[in-house]
Order: sequence, then structure tokens, then C-alpha cells
Amino acid sequence: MDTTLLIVKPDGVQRGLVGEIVGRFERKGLHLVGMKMMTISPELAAEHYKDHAEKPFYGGLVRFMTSSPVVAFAVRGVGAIGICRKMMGATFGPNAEPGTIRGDYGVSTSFNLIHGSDSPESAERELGLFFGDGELQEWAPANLGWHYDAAEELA
Ligand code: 3AN
Repeated sequence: MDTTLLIVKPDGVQRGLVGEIVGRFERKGLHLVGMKMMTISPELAAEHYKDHAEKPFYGGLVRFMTSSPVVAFAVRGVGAIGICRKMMGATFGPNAEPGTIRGDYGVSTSFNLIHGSDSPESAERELGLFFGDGELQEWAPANLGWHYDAAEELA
């Protein structure tokens, strides 16, 4: 199973969309293994977005991400990183397909509601930035077999 970092960004928290967004991942069948509300420090934002440091939008992105609280959460499941990226949709709402989070809830071309790790390497790095030792819960839902192919067990 993969574990990935997701963040409801300041616009999602301000607009009251935390439950809506987190609920989509739960209903999909991924399980929560960590969650915290926090205000991202400029230092953490700089580390998190260091690959974008040279981009023209970097300053605005750091100001946006540190402007008000976020909800960082971690979900786990088979292929979770790719599944979450698909569920997020294209980077900005106007281009994101309906049915995706950004496609359903956003029209902005600078605020985009959610961050999700884009690779196993990013997920490991970013989970380490947002969650300390022991902050991710090692558990699995009792009905996990019903989310996956239980055919072998049923045969
Ligand atoms: P995604 O979040 O879809 O993976 P990336 O990795 O291309 O998007 O960009 C990381 C973040 O940088 C985006 N979530 C968005 O907040 C911001 N960003 C990307 N492109 C722009 C842009 N042209 N103008 C403003 N912010 C941007």
C-alpha cells in the first residue's frame, strides 16, 4: 500500500470544504492515517515547495500557503498516490475535469484547494515534513477486504 500526503489549502479551509474534500478520499476507499490542522510556516512552505523556488509564481505560492490554516492529512491504499492525483484533477479549476475536486469546486487560476504528492519519492519526503515520528497511525479498516479483490478468499 502507498501512503500519500494531501493538504486542504487555505482556500479550501476558508470556504468550508474540508469535510467535503476529505470525505471524497474516504468514500473512495482510502483510509486516513494522519490528520492535522496547522498554519504552515514560511520555512516549511519553502522546504515543501523547494523544487519550485525558481518559478515566477513561487513567492505568491508561499504567501498563499502560509496565509491561513490548512488541513494536512495522509491516506493509504493500493496505488493511493496515483488515485489521489486523479481525484484532484488538473492544477487549476478552469482546466480540471468535472468530477475531480478542482474541477468541481474551483474557478481560480491561483488558488487550487488541494495539494497531493506526485510520486513515491515526494510522498515520503512530504509526509516527513508534515508528520513527526509516531504521528501516522498504523491501522487498517476491519472491512479492508471488501475494498479490494477478495475473490481468492471467497473461492
Ligand atoms: P499540482 O498541484 O497540480 O501538482 P504543480 O506541481 O505543477 O501542480 O505546481 C505546484 C503548485 O504550484 C500548484 N499546486 C499551484 O498551487 C502552484 N502553481 C503551479 N503553477 C502555477 C502558476 N502558473 N501560477 C500560480 N501558481 C502555480
